Amino acid sequence: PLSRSFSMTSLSGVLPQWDEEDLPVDDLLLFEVAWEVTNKVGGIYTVIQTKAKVTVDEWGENYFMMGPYFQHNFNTQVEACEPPSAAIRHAMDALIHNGCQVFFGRWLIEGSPYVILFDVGSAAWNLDRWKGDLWDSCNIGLPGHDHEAGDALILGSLVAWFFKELTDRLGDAPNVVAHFHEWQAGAGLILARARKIPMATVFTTHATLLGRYLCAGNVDFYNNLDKFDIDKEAGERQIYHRYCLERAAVHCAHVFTTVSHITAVEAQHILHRKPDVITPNGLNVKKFSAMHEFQNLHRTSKARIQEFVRGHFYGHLDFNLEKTLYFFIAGRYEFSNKGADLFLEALSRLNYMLRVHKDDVTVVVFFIMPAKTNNFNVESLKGQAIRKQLWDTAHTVKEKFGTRLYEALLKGEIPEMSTILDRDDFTMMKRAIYATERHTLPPVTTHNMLDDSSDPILANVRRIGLFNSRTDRVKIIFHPEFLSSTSPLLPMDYEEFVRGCNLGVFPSYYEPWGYTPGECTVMGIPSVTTNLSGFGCFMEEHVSDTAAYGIYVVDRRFRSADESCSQLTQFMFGFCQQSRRQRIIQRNRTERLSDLLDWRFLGRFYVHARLLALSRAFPDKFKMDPMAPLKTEGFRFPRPHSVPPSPSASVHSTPHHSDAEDEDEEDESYDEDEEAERDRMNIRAPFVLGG
Ligand code: G6P
Ligand code: 1S3
Repeated sequence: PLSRSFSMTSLSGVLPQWDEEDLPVDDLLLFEVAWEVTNKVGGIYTVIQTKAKVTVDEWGENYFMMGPYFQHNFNTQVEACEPPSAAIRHAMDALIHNGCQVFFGRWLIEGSPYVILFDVGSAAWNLDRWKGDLWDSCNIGLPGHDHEAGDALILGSLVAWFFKELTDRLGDAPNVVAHFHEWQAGAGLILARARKIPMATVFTTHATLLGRYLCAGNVDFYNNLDKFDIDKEAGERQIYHRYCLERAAVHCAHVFTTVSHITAVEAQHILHRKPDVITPNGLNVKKFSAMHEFQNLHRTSKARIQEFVRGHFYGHLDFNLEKTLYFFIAGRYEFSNKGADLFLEALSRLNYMLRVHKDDVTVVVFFIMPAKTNNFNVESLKGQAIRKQLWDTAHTVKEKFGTRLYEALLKGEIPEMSTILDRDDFTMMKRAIYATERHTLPPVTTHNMLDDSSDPILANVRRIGLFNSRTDRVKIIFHPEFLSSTSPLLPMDYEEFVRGCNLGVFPSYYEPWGYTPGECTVMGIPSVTTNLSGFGCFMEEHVSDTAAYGIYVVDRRFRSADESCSQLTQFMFGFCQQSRRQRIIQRNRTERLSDLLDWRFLGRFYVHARLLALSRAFPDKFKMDPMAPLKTEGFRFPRPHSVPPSPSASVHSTPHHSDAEDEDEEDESYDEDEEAERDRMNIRAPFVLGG
């Protein structure tokens, strides 16, 4: 029998080994169907794209992704080629000969998986007939006005048709296993099952339709999960037919999975099926050969953010950039679902606490959430222009100074320093300084907002009064556009920006998984998440003392909004009180968790789901030992053993260790080795981290 289990020796923090018995992939074909294959809409694209490599490594030429064809995507992301098997060619031709366009190629991402893309437009003339087929097979009717659902049905009908042709041709072998993602791909699964096509099916939901709608409407979702009249709620939101597609796919699948435990609970109530397997989302983690490389990248990226800040706050740079921390929130602009509301309230409290404690730390907070704008605003552009002018002035003067000094030295003289620069030089410098005079506060937004008066972030900034005044210790910059390395204002791509920040803050209310904090983690940047996000729950399950590892989990599930806000404030305040050395050590720990988020580890949940589906679809051929289910329960990263909580308790070789040495970067590697050694020897040292 095919079975897999883990040996759970995890005390060392080494991820559990998998006693592997390989699936006979040579006798199988694997298909993965999603609307976001080669087509970026949201998070599912990240799942599919990052997972491709490990799946191709396992399945080689027997793995195919399926999705909609869009000419632009195909031209820019896919290299057309012939299918590797006659059966695939045959199934495609059957559709093509009936007037539907189907394309084949290799998706140019890591792993170069095969893709089969169906041109929904070319088959649209079948829509009415296929609506009839859907009704006949499961009594789900689609209204004419919902084009998105119509497209999903066309894709599903083409996919089911393809599978019918393929399995007719293949006969008994190889067997087919097909994994469908989200309701847009669900119709293919429903129709394939209604037509009794011999294949094993898996369905994964990445968020329930109704959950997303209800949460966006400010409903107390989690406390009322068992009380919603689901049909009525779906009907009132005019998504009843979509909800039916989603629920039917869930129930038709041999195996149902979702991305987190929190969404599993939601699915049980909203979709009335308990997921068979949780398939957490991973990332394609790239390890640097040098251990400290990510720390160096942090320094260089942070320097670029500092440059931007120098320009943005020109004339108001009375805070110490060496003691300035950069926090950020980023994602789709769902104000309360993504927790921007809680974040702003907590920032207001943090500002108060930093002022009361007379802290010399300043926090610059970026909100990177796209909203409707009318380009950059003049004040922001002017800031960068003035910074550039000051830089140019400094360089011109430096050049002159250098030349005169050089000439004097050539003559064997040491020049009089106070006269080495002439009047013109001073005039130029004074003019540059006068240009930094400003009568307005540094702007909160970088762009002209179209909905300035009703924008929720700006409305709340006005309410809490965080206007970037000199006395504020918390400064706010709202960049209502995704970042780009070609921007004239902040020319950095997202990854580079994240690397330069100190803390990502993602206090989401509705977040089935949430990639943003995971992306921070693999770059070694600490982050805040919540126990209502799949990521946060996963980390709490597998990491002891998450905060020590730089993953701060706000309790939004069992606490009131006010208590959650206080907790978030405490986390951030504690973070601000760490020394540079403590931050460096914490980043090293954060980065250590990346193995846990790597598809090389998390891909096993998908493998398990496939095997389970095969054992249910073809019980004579594929058996699973019911006594050896997939086990990851119990695996936990241990609490880090040592942290020098304060300079006096730290483990320096010098007896005269002082605060100043905290800034001494040469000590970094020393501390790291020390900590690693302590971890190895299992020595516990007193551990305190802010928050
Ligand atoms: C990295 C670099 C250090 C630098 C530090 C800044 O760790 O290796 O040289 O000092 O980043 O850290 P901070 O926490 O102050 O942003
Ligand atoms: C969903 O995308 P979203 O950002 O709309 O799926 C993602 C991938 O599973 C998940 O990370 C996210 O939480 C969901 O919300």
